[in-house]
This record gives sequence, structure tokens and C-alpha cells, in this order.
Amino acid sequence: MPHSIFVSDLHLCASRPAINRIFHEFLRGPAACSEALYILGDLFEYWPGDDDDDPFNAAILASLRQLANNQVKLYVMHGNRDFLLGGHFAAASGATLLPDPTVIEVHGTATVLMHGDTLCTDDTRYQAFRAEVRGASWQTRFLAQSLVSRRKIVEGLRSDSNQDKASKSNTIMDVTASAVESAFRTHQCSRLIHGHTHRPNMHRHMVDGQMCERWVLADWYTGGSYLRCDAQGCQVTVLSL
Ligand code: LP5
Ligand code: MN
Repeated sequence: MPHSIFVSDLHLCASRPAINRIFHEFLRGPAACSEALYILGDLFEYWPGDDDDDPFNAAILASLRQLANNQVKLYVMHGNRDFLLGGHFAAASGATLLPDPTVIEVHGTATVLMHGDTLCTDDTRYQAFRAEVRGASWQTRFLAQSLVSRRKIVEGLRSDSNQDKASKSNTIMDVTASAVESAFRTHQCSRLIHGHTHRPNMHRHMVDGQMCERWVLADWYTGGSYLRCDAQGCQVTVLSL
């Protein structure tokens, strides 16, 4: 049956080789049998810019390109770790970059796709940080630095972020009900698929008398996971190490 696959929060990096192996197997296996693969953000642990010269990342781009060459449509959305993925990444991987949010019809169901960070509206410090780093001026200044300096800046941001996260409650770092309802309403969809929170689940929401479903994708820290959707619905498959 024609179907599409959704993943997010893979956070691929050289220090998790077993996850990397699962990812390459996933591309050659389940992803290769699908009509389309949607990567909804945080494919990479972080992306310092399209001039990245890390051979580990280059191997990932080559595997993605192989998938795209085999007629699987490949879509990538920015996450909070890899929002600098740009035109060169897209050309090298064969991916189409998707804006966040994107509305598509998935085998008959109107579905809104998001990374998920914009739904965490109670995390005001993160939202302020996001507004800053997604702006052109910060990005231009960042990209003007050498790759070595950029990687150091990211390390600093990671450590600041981890420190700040330790002082935030789990509720603050989750999506808010009002942002979720507003997404369903604004986009007129009965299905929402997102990642970011690393809290895999399927939630039902009643919005204006209509039952809607929200699929939260899992991260790829201790294994892999993907959501497969066809005309009959969606189901999760876990890929063990
Ligand atoms: O990443 P994760 O999942 O651990 O936490 C996120 C939020 N943190 C971030 C920050 C990133 O982890 C840092 C790395 C980004 C790399 C990007 C590539 C290069 C950058 C290029 C810039 C142009 O996204 C975290 C959320 C959490 O998800 C849950 O939703 O809470 O948010 C934070 O912790 C952010 C802090 O609350 C505020 C920022 C602290 C750092 C302040 C440094 C000041 C820099 C000023 C920049 C203008
Ligand atoms: Mn994220």
C-alpha cells in the first residue's frame, strides 16, 4: 500500500556510531520502500552551515542522495539544532527543504507537519533565543566565522542551553495545549505530526467538535523509530540497536 514515513530528532553525530548504522539500514530498508520520507528536524546533532566539511556528515548526505535517486521523495524540515541546513545541503542530499509548519495531504488525511519547538510557548527563554538566532543578522554574523570558531560557539550554546534546561520544569519544556489547538484550527487539519519534545506518543484532541490526532515522534538516542502512514492510518515501528 502506498505510504509515507516520518522521523525526527535523529541527532546524528560521530559519537553515536550504532545509531548511525541503524539510520543507514533504515534508509536502505523501510525508507526505500516508501513513497516519501519526511525528516521533521534535528537530523543532525547540529549543523554549522552548508560549508560543513565533516566526513561523517558527508556520508549521511551521500546515503540520502542514494534514496532520492531511487525515486523516494525526500523532505527535510529545520529543527532547532540544524536550522542552518540550506540550498547546498538540499542539492547534495536530493532533499526538498520544508517550511515549518507545512500542510500536506497524507494518503487522504490533511496533516500539519512541524518540528515542534514553536508549540512550546511556555518556554519563553527558548522562544526569545529562537527569535534571535533565526534572524538574518545573527546568522550572517555566525556564518562569517570560520568553521572551527562556529563549532566552538555551538559548544558554548549547548552548554548554556543544558544549564538553562536544568532549571526548567518538564511542563515548561512541553507543548502547550493552546498552541496545539491553534495549530489544528489555523491549518484546518485533523492530524499533526511533530517531534522535538522527545516524548513519543499519540494524543487525541477535541477541537471545535472534531477529534484530531497528534503524533509525537521519538528521538534516536537509544534506538531508532519511525512513523508510517497510509490511507488506513499511522503506526510506529521501533528499530532496536
Ligand atoms: O537542544 P535541546 O533539545 O537540548 O534544547 C532545546 C533548546 N535549546 C536550544 C539551543 C541549542 O541546543 C544550541 C545548539 C544550537 C546549534 C545551532 C546551530 C548553530 C547556531 C547558529 C545560530 C545562527 O535550542 C532549549 C529548550 C529545549 O529544546 C526544550 O524545548 O528549552 O532552550 C534553551 O535551553 C535555550 C535557553 O533557554 C536560552 C538560551 C541560552 C543560551 C544563551 C546564549 C546567548 C546567545 C545569544 C544569541 C543571540
Ligand atoms: Mn529539537
